[in-house]
Amino acid sequence: MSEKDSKNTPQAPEKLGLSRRGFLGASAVTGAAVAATAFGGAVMSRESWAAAVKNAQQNIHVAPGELDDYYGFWSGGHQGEVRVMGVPSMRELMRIPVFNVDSATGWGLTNESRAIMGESAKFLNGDCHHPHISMTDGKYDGKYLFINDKANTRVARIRLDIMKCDKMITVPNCQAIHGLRLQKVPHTKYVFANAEFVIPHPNDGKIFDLQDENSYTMYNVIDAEKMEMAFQIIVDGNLDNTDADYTGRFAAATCYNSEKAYDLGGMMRNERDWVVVFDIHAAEKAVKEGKFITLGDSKVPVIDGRKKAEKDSQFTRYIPVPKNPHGLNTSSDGKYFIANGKLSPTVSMIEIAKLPDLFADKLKDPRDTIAAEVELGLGPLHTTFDGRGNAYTTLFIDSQVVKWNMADAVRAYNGEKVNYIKQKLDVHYQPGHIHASLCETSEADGKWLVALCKFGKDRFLPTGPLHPENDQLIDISGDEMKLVHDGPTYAEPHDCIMARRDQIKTKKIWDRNDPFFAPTVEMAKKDGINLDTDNKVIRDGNKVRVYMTSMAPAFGVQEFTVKQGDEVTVTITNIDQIEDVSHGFVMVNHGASMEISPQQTSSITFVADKPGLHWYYCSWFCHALHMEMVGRMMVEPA
Ligand code: CUK
Ligand code: CUA
Ligand code: CA
Repeated sequence: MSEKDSKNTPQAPEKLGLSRRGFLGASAVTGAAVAATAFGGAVMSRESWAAAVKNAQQNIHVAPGELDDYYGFWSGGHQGEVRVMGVPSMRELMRIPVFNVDSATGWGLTNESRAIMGESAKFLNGDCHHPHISMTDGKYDGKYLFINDKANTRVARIRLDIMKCDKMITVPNCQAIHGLRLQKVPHTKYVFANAEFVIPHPNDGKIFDLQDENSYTMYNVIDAEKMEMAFQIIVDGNLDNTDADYTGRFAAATCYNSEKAYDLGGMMRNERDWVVVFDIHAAEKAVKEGKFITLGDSKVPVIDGRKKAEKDSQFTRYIPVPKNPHGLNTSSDGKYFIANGKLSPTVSMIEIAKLPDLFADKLKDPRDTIAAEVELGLGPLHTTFDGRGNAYTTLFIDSQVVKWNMADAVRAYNGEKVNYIKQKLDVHYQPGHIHASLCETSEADGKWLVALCKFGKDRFLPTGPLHPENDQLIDISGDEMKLVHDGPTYAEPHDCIMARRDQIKTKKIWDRNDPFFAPTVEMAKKDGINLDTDNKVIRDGNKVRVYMTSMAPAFGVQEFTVKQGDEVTVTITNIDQIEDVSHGFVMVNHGASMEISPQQTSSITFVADKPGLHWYYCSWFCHALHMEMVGRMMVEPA
């Protein structure tokens, strides 16, 4: 048996427990003890375990030239991009720059991308966490993927037919969009986005007290098609993660800072924080009836869902749950909102069928909606589902994934003697999000599970003080979870999502009428340019617009002359019709770089501030004579 296999065996906890102990200190000792006892029921012989792992590893082998069964979309965390993976091979297929700058494609540099980023194009950083695919009737429709930017309070949309970001908005009146989920039913009309941090309103430097009644945060509801704010709901406490139900009426969000504290001690003071449940239909009605305010310059309707207003407003309810809850996950059978306890070893199962009574004030206590508080292990963060009644929860402190049965957990909570824990599997190390194939839909298929581990530690060749993270692939198709693959990733995939490959339909080449570059087409039209054929230089004061085609291996314009200080816009249309023949454009020493894929138009603007001869070249390998695909800009001194 190889060294690698031995790390995958459940008999290894003594060994792993040691390193965890060294690693996390005293609190982990209790974690390791819980882990060790939990293994009692699930021990296989080393030999049969190794055979099972080998068998599972054959399942993930995707031979050269063969295609994966699933598309995976991984958030790039504070790196700012979205990564497209093939599952189960875990091969990285593509990167989609979103809240970052990318010199290969020119994202953040081209006029098209900067127009999409709008005002926020001035930011060069982002921090994305939660990628989610649009749905119709609770199933992925493959149209869009939405993702949050915690760093600069933005939400972006990616069109999955071209796998490019096509819309981005900055959420007003808020700081730090964290949790993000989509309405599942009847279709993704709304994107739900949690603003995490409590801020004063107005935030003009006059109030700094978080306990002030004008200090609050909001639940944001965004029109998914228009990518405009629909409305905002003021809440008590703060907001962490969110999810929506399978009726289209309810959404829920966790709050870890019900204390409205500004420091660690303060945020951990209460034994229970809460889950806020939103009645989206009632909120829509309040907005329609004009029962809203606006804040500052913003025109977005703001409705008050705080506790003191809840009996009137009828669109929020607060359900106390232990302690600093983190992930909020709707079970794929539509029955439960599951809040993951983080500082409590439990998850709380909120029964969605009881929510209409909660809103109708027919329950004595909001806690009457709790179907079970399920004890799982230390540091539960996120939960996912296999569509067979089982849930899988990450235990951050224990470095484990725990598989448990939801119906059994409810029975045990009601006093029956049933063992609801089916298996605990060591993962490496400290998992955050967890995601099973199709688990956010009613079609959860229970094939693959990905645990996104925050620490890679000793699992890979060392890369200096900064280590890769470890996205581990687990086969959940059988009765037992089997760890089959370690996937090193660059900082920091908080979350991922997997869809069947038939659910995503991509274009082979660009459509000449694509709205992605419509503003550039409009500009060319005003200049009397036919982008498909014309190679022309247009002077407009000190602005120079250079229009050219590209076809392997030549640019339509091989030289042009400008004056020092001119603002130059180069617009290139790739008239190649052949799939996969992308060109690039780089103006040497001018910070200008972009991609032009077949039938795409791209443009970039820079200042010709240095006199002399300046070469430009094609940066995407397109032809045997790719190196020769060059041109010159002649800059005459001012
Ligand atoms: S959060 Cu990162 S582990 Cu931003 Cu979804 Cu839970
Ligand atoms: Cu065109 Cu390389
Ligand atoms: Ca708290």
